[in-house]
Amino acid sequence: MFLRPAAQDLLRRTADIGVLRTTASNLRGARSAVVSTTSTCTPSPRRGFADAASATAVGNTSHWAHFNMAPPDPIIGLNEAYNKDDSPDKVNVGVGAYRCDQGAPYVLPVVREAEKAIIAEGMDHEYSGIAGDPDFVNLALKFVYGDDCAALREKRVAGVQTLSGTGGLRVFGETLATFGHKHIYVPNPTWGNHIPIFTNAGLEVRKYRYYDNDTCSLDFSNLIDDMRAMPEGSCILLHACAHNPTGMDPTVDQWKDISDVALERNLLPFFDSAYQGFASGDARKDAAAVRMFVEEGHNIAVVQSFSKNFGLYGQRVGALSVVAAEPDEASRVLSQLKVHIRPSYSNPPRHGARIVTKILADPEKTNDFVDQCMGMAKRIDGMRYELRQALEGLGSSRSWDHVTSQIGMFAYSGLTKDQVVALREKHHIYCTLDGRISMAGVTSNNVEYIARAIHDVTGGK
Ligand code: PLA
Repeated sequence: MFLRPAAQDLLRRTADIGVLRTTASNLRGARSAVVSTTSTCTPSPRRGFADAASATAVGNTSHWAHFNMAPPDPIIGLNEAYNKDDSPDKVNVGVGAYRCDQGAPYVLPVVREAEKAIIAEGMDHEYSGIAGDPDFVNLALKFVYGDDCAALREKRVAGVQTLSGTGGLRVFGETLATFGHKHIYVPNPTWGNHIPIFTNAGLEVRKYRYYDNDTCSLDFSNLIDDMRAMPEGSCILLHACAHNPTGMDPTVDQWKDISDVALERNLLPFFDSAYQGFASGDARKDAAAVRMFVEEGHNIAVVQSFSKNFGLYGQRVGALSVVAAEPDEASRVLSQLKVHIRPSYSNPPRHGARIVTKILADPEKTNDFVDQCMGMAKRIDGMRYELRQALEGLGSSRSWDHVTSQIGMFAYSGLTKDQVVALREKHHIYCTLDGRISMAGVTSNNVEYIARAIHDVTGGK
């Protein structure tokens, strides 16, 4: 069969990313998709766009012929590969999305109640302001900084509603770049998407040491050394709790040391708070590091995601806030955040923010939320113990202690890339290539299967 160069390129790229492609039938699917798409193009010579024109072979007439196939996203792309897999044994432990013990998506009962109340009120669907719903923003800030936060009381925190955590990270990254920051430091390892988010925002992404693969623990002294070597004024991204992917957080004393060095170097601590409630199980306690830094006098920035703790993944609920020195400075910062939001997506969506507002505005509902979030964290914790026990029960000579010492949604298993690929190809278990297993997808039904598969691909060593 004759394929145009672009189609051949697509097939080659599809083959290159074979780790996400488990069967030859996917490739056949890609081939027919390519042929059917390109064969519907009507040839018409283009003018102008010299680069694009020269990038396409003679006879190629589509505007898109020079588009090569991008690789699938290393995390979200796993869902696509999982959905295509028709094995009855398949297990999705890729994306950090909570599942109940029956393996189904979970809607918190308190979220359902709030939704019913919102529908009953027959609210309109007018635009939000650029900064989102002010009630939501106020409650979101109290949720992370605490009701008794002096900076909130003194009205020196600028806050906006964002397109979940991802949107907040991007808006803040762009704002930093506009105001003279050339780089940002992120932990090594970190959530994979941090790197393209900040790169696309115009920042050079630099890494600081965070995790020791040999001891499966925090690489604290190197973390501190790397902080000391950061140029003054640098922005340092910190995971507020339940570090993704390692599940290893600093202790309270270590946070204090991090805060001290950040003050010494005049660093800008920027907290990504995507798992408030998944570390200790108590959403209020999980904000301890953020609150400590504010008390210590840092002018921090915080991005909050309500995807995991409130289970509002697709509703895109988030907030970005900046602690300023005084109220006027906070107003100026707020105005600049809005300048970045407006041409980006204009203003944020309303429904999810209304749900969070209904819950956080009502102390009883807030307590229900805390309990239900705790329930999710406890189920995950239980699965950590079951997975570790099952692995040990199979006679593995490797230590699996880290599966239970880590916290949050993920187990940073220590599996190699080859072992992850073998898990996928042989056992239809989907986790990220760095060996991160979403414990939120482990259930009483699949834990033994997962343990046996891990035992198999590691050879019990
Ligand atoms: N920050 C961290 C540390 C995250 O892990 C995630 C999500 C986000 C921000 C963004 O979440 P949001 O935009 O939905 O608010 N990480 C997930 C999903 C759960 C993803 O990759 O998008 C993950 O599986 O790592």
